[in-house]
Amino acid sequence: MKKIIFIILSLFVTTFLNADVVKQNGEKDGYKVSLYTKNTPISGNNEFFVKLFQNDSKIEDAKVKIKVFMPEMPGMPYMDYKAKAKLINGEYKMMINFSMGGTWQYHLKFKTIDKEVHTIRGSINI
Ligand SMILES: [Cu+2]
Repeated sequence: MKKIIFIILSLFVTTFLNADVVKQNGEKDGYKVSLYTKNTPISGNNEFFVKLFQNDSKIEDAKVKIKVFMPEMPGMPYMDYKAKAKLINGEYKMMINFSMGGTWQYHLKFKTIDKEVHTIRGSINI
């Protein structure tokens, strides 16, 4: 019995450690940008978070938004989803709906106080 519990616990811990959260760090125009999730992204609704830094200090007065999209494919139209972030407890938080699994491209835009718009491009696998 103890052995079985141990095996179940090991499986649980392994699964937990391998959970595929998103963590993508980039740099643009002197800003450090971190895009991440706290859970494995799924097809459907997901919370995404962004943190911005300039010279190691956190930027909390930017406007952050994202567009995720999947190009047209045989038998499938172009799909996209747009979201605006809200700053909550020092993190820009947004809800993204992926209408299906697969590779989604994104354009993450942030507008800083100087009215400059900066764009980060990348992709996320669902
Ligand atoms: Cu698709």
